[in-house]
Amino acid sequence: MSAPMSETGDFTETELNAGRLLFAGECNFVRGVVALDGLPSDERIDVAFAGRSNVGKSSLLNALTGRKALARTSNTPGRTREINYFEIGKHFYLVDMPGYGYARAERAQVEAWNKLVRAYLRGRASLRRLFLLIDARHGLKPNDLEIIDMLDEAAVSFQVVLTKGDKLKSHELDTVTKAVDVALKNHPAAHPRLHITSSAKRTGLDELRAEIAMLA
Ligand SMILES: Nc1nc2c(ncn2[C@@H]2O[C@H](COP(=O)(O)OP(=O)(O)OP(=O)(O)O)[C@@H](O)[C@H]2O)c(=O)[nH]1
Ligand SMILES: [Mg+2]
Repeated sequence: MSAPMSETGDFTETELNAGRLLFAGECNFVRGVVALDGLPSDERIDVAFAGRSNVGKSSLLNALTGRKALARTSNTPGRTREINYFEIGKHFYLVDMPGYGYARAERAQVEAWNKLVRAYLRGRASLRRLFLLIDARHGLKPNDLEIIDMLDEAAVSFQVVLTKGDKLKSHELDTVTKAVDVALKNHPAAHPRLHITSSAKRTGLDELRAEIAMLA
């Protein structure tokens, strides 16, 4: 099996420890934002988690912080409707974004999502990194590519995290990793390192914690 790029070897023990330390501390819900004028002040760095509805954004936040129900999760797509802010450490906001691409969403809801997220991506200078979560079983879908174009255009540094890694065999993970790598080649805002996580099996979390801690 070839090593996935997110293997612990990518990070030094010092970096991994810094990540563990950051996430061992308190993490508190700040507020849910429905319009840009509701954003908290920008003295902290925003680290956002975005992706299709049901990809596992809220679950990943809970897994990273070791809290069961910090962010609300659900089998019902479209659970997270607001931009939810959490503060962690001295420097960071973790930002749980509402999911996109929910097939049964009402048109008005899709438009509201587009408006809010576009404004956020364009206007939030303190948005340091956006983790774009992709379900490892499905890979990049057309609406993921639309978001990626939006991110390129707004020059928002983003990094792909494959979620639900527990659902795939390692050779299947290799295949999807390679396909995503190829697709990201022409996207200047993409960070080249891919993470593979499972909130269910709690894998890939230390690496992602380290990645975040390094953004301070
Ligand atoms: N097997 C497995 N299931 C997961 C994993 N992460 C999340 N899920 C499941 O996927 C479903 C959706 O998870 P959420 O965390 O609510 O997804 P979300 O991206 O926040 O969804 P929205 O807020 O609706 O956009 C839930 O049933 C989770 O239990 C994982 O790592 N492995
Ligand atoms: Mg959610």
